[in-house]
Amino acid sequence: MDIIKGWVNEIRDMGGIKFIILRNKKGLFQVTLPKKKVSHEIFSFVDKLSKEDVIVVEGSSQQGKSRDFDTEIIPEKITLINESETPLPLDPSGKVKAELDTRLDNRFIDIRRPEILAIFKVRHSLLKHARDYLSNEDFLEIHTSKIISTASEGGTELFPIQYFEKKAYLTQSPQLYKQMCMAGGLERIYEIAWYFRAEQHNTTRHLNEATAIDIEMSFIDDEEDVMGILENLIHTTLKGVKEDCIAELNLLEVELKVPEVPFKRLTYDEVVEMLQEKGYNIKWGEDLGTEGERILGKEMENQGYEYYFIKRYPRNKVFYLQPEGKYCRGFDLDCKGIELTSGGQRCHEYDTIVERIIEFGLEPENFKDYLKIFKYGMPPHGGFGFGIERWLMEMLNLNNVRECILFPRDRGRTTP
Ligand code: AMO
Repeated sequence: MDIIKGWVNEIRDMGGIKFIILRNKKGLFQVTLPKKKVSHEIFSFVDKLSKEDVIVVEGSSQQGKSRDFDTEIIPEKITLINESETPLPLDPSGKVKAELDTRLDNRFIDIRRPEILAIFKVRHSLLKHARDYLSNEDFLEIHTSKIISTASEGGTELFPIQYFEKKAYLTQSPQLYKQMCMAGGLERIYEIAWYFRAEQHNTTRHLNEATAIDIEMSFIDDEEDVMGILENLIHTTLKGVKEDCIAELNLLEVELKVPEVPFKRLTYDEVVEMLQEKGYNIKWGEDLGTEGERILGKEMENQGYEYYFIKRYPRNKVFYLQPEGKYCRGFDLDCKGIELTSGGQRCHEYDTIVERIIEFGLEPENFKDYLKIFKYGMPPHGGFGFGIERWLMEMLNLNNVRECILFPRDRGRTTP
């Protein structure tokens, strides 16, 4: 006797034969009720069912006759566990198209759709392989506080919170803690966690609450050591996802390409020159901007690269990056015109980091706890922050980062 439990996805009544398409986490199953083979009681019971009722079917499985299902089950017993109200706020079969907002308002039903569930199965596989890779490379998984007292990525993007008598903020990156762990001798660490950014942008690639894979590693020669870990992490993870998620990738109609290592490397200077040649208005020292990144992405795609590094940025990129003349040892990794990762070699000498804080118009006094870690034996180190939702969006050719997180937080959304 086989037992399957799940939701009524669809009911088809062909007169002499009825079908229930049952759906659960494993996929869709066909329950076949030929009038001549099942009891009269079961045959008429189907008429009482509605879409999205939760049922248990007991019966015998056999090779399916339909193109769409490998097996079918002929029921001996069907139990209605819980009824669903009608009409539904959203059609879980996806036949009636809904706006993203309506889908997100009813996310618990939206994720009943196999192609939406597939995104989160791929996400699971991605994180599993990323963890395995980092663990094999001797990185220690850590978790740092999400409540902070100082900005690490520029002061304008913090969510303030009232922390008893004090003002505190939600973290915008584990940056300063990652570096503290280097001072603490942990040598190689990673964190997979949330961060919060009070950015006003309401775009298809910004979230106000996002997740990232952050790493930090000590005793590096330069930022190339960090970039090596990143490109191998991507290569290994994509290979793993491709093997694990054949059905999900098929459902999402994604042909996953595993990029060869080493990835293409461009310098900031080369990128600016290329953009200027294409008529894009950018001066040396400026951010590439969304449009600049997009133009570069097109050019790289024409040259056959999905993933590419941009390195040797101007020294005004971020204060904690190691300066080198008018440049710094920071890099970005972009994929098809979208930034997925920022990273680099950090300052590790006390005097340099103090100078950098001042250079950026920040107040060393506000960084007292952070500055302390440079005084008592800080090794050379570097790392990166890798946005999970953006990576998934690019990997699966989705057009909105909100698709890649279960319950997105954006400028207008704090529910569900
Ligand atoms: P950065 O600010 O570039 O670097 O962030 C790292 C990566 O996180 C993702 N990301 C976002 N994804 C969705 N919505 C957002 N609002 C958002 N903001 C950032 C991007 C981005 O590349 N401390 C450094 C990292 C480091 O040097 O280790 C940092 O936070 O994919």
